[in-house]
Amino acid sequence: KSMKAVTVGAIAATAVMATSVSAETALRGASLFDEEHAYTKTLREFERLVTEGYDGDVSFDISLNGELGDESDFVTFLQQGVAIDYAIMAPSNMATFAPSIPLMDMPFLFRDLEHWDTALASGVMAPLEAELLEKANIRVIGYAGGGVRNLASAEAITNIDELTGHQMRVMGAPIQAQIFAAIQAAPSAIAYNEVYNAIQTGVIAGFENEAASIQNLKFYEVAPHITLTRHAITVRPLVMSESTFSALDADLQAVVLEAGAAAGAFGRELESRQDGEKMQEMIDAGQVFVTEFEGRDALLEMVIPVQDAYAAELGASDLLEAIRAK
Ligand code: MAV
Repeated sequence: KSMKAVTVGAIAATAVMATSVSAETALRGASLFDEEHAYTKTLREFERLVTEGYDGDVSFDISLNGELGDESDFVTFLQQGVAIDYAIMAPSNMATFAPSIPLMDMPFLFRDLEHWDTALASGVMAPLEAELLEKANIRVIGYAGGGVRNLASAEAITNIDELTGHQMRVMGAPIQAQIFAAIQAAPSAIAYNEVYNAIQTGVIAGFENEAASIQNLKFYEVAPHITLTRHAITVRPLVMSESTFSALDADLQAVVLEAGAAAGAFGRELESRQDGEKMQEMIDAGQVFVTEFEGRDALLEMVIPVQDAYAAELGASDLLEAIRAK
């Protein structure tokens, strides 16, 4: 008899909860960084724009400082529609679910900031977004990014001889390892949140990253030598789990898409503008020592065939040409 009472009570409680859930939509975001980083600021801008643009009740809760893991964890959560609803992601950390998505952020893809800007504004990435949605259940709602990636290492690396055999961490997508192997380095895919330790303990000699993240996570403590290979300008989709998106009411969906695009543009402007400033702050603080790489053009020649082969394998040669032609 008492069992029955409990059951009825539980059902009643569930009914009350269900009503309050549908009245307020709670969205959970995740960032690897603290409030200072451009990604977190972009997520905050998204939050602000959605709150401003939507009539109903919507709340946001962002886990900071990689509390929920790194991007390889985020992607699993997003794909399954659990724990987080939206985040900023490196395409190369989503490769497990959508093999063509890392084409977007493969090294040496963009000539310069103008090319990067034009390409992202053009909608040329649409086929890659479609694959991500279909295979990974993840929707791109905007594009952040804009930091320039360089080598960061325990010892200085200034030319191809020093780069040859250099043990470095790369992101998990196979194309990342292929490109760094093509320029003679010895890449290995290591989880981002293990990189600091791996360099500190000498498991690897360095990695590659943009100024904002090197500064935010204090990677300069173990990898103070920055080599200006300028091999990538980051493309960082602001993404939402499709399980979440499809459950939103139509008004909120429209606001989310608009806010995502605008927050992404905000993030691109912010991160690309701050990129040089952040590097300079680290130089001025004596945290990093910056050198040019002698013979960067030669690197470019080494990677083009690798990019071509990767695109061909995906049936995306035309897409690669279209991106290059922007
Ligand atoms: C930087 O922290 C960011 O670009 C982030 O999006 C990447 O996941 C990370 O580097 C990385 O190298 O994995």
